[in-house]
Amino acid sequence: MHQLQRMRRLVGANCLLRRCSATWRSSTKNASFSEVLQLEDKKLTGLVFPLQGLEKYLTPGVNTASFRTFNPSLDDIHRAEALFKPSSKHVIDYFSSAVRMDHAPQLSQPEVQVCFVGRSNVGKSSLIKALFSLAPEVEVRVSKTPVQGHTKKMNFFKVGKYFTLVDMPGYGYRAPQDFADMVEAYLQERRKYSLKRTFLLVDSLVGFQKADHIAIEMLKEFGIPYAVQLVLTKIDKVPKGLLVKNVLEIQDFAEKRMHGCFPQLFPVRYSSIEYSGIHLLRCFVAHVTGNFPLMNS
Ligand SMILES: Nc1nc2c(ncn2[C@@H]2O[C@H](COP(=O)(O)OP(=O)(O)O)[C@@H](O)[C@H]2O)c(=O)[nH]1
Ligand SMILES: [Mg+2]
Repeated sequence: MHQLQRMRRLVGANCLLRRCSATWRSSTKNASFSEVLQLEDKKLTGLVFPLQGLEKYLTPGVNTASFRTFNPSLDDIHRAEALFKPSSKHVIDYFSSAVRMDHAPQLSQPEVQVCFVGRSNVGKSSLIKALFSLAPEVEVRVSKTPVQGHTKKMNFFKVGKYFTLVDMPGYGYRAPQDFADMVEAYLQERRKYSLKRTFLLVDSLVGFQKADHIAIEMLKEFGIPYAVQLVLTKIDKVPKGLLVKNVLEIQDFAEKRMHGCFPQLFPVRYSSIEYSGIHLLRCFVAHVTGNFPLMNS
């Protein structure tokens, strides 16, 4: 854990300064990486690299190489966070909404986008809210109760001049039409030039459902799977044994049936109390949008 100690020393002075500044602090514990770096090693690993935190629950001999395919250093993660901190020169904000593709913002120039898709209620908006927690003035609508999650529009958020993040309406039994009208139409059009990555969210308790398989088939049909990233949500709700089983099954499926899909799963937990996996995902988004070459990994 030399890297950890080095990082702590590097950011120590910075942290003191930042504690005094309230401009981008979030009320959620450990939302900012300088807070995370104050944690003891075991807690830090579990929170920043949730997959690696699960390794102790695996039977010996299980190959965990794909747990570390994207393995940035703590320094990289810390630096990448800058993209998610607003300032007068770097504005992060809600941009517009659309219910049909012809209402979606038109691109005047090649513009980088990433989108978040998944069943209604899987946690898309919550995840985006967590990614933007250092910019708390950005309004991201999240369902108040676990059964109401249903974004009926495509919502576009601008991250300065760097990229646009799109919260897609949920698909599944409550919204079959949204899928055809928006998710499918969006992916078909934007894949051609601006869409850098599609984050497909899967609920860690239930794993892939029928609607997810339909979405995956569509992604294959459009030739998108090479740019798909699987994210496993609500990991706080699942006993560790079941979580490990689901993680291995989903990664196995991705490897065998979604050729070209990035092999590492990103488990996340978002609650108003604490995050897991969010800092790593911020770094991944910064990286895949072409805004952040990894230096120290
Ligand atoms: N326990 C827990 N609940 C979550 C998590 N992420 C989302 N939720 C809850 O799941 C519900 C649906 O979330 P939402 O983000 O609106 O889902 P969406 O329909 O996919 O956008 C809300 O009540 C969230 O509070 C998580 O990581 N853990
Ligand atoms: Mg939503």
